[in-house]
Amino acid sequence: MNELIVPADQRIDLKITSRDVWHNFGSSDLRIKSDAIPGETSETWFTVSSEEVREQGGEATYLVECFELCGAGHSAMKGQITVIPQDEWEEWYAGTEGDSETANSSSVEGGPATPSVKAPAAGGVSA
Ligand SMILES: [Cu+2]
Repeated sequence: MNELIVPADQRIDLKITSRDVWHNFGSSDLRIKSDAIPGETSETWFTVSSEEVREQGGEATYLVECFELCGAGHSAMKGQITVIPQDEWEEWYAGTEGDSETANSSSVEGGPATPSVKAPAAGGVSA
């Protein structure tokens, strides 16, 4: 897992799946929690308001982690969701063009023991 950067005031849809074993992806701060199961896709979403982002100093960060004991790498399965103001995000996103991996999907993917989180969002943030 790594960092997922998304805009404030937007509904962020996450599609969650796993490439190996069962995991449970979630963030207590954002009150989201979703099974990550190989061969299946579960969906969850969240929205962070720009007020919240302002309160956290212009950049709101939330810890994401695995809630299902999945194996030896379990305790290391942590990542972060960073929420920034819409205009800053657009600027950041424009800067990622050409980098196909970042531009096409905000995917949070890691080693073999990490669930992959695909946010169709990087391109397709649905309002
Ligand atoms: Cu785990």
